[in-house]
Amino acid sequence: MSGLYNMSKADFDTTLDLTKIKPYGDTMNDGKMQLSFTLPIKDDERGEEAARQLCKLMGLEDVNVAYHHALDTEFTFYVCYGSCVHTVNYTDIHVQTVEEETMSMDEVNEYIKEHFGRKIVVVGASTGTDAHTVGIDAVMNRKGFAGHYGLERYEMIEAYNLGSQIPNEEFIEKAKELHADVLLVSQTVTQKDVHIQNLTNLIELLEAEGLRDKYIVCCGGARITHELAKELGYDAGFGAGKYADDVATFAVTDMVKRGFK
Ligand code: B12
Repeated sequence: MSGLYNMSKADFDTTLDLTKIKPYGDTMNDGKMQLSFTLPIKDDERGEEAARQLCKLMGLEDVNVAYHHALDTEFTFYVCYGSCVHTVNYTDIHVQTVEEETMSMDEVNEYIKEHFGRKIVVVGASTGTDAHTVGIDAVMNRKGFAGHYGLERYEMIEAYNLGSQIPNEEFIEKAKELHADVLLVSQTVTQKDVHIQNLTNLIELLEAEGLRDKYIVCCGGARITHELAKELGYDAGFGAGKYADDVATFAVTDMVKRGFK
């Protein structure tokens, strides 16, 4: 029988303090976490020590380099374990999120019929140099993603997925041509803040043409938060774990709030 089955409840340290949370490995407050990264050095003992020292500098104690593997002669991948010495005050954390309770596809369709009596037009794309299509497809494609149907399947939504690497100027032209109500932008690559520049540029172009208030403008991607989206002048932002129903709910309820007809 494994050790875990022999333990009684008293063997666990249950001193959870939400003002000082740290990672959980197998005992409360043990701080155990795993880090993986690549260093531009060869795979030998000196490299392992470099990985260990880096982890210590990041606040890990009892560092164990559990795995290391040469990617080529001058790059090595490491997986390290250690105990994090830092804590955060969870009770002090407040984040900006989309507040609406997500409606189902049928509820969204009914809501649109009731409030607009017409189909609403959604135009989406991965813009700028971004070639990642899976995120925007997940939201828009008929078959959807992770059990959530995409916007193309919504009876009361006319959805246009322009694909990837769409320049902002072209995106806006298409939005005008299609009489869009909602614009959806997907940004996956965030290296050197390219997403910030590109997302900001779209809003600036819309403002310059006096079009910003004509559309509900949402963005999404793995590193996009609602807070960041608001900061950049978007109406909402959606990251991992968000789907077509979340953005559809937000868009249609915001259209009502803002008096779209
Ligand atoms: C597949 C992939 C590719 C494919 C893309 C193929 C395609 N047709 O899409 C290819 C090989 C082309 C590629 C290329 C590159 N990639 Co790439 N790629 C990935 C990978 C493995 C998966 C991304 C993905 O499909 N996720 C699945 C989807 C469903 O998730 P998602 O995009 O987050 O979408 C969800 C939410 O975010 C949200 N969402 C997304 N968009 C939107 C939009 C709206 C409006 C809403 C409401 C919601 C929403 O809804 C979705 C469902 O929940 C990731 C690593 C990873 N595992 O994440 C790297 C990754 C994204 N790529 C990366 C990089 C660096 C690149 C390259 C720059 C590599 C290079 N040096 O050439 C190039 C860039 C090319 C370019 N010009 O854009 C990095 C990005 C790092 C960063 N911080 O920027 C990652 C994270 C890999 C890594 N760890 O380094 N890539």
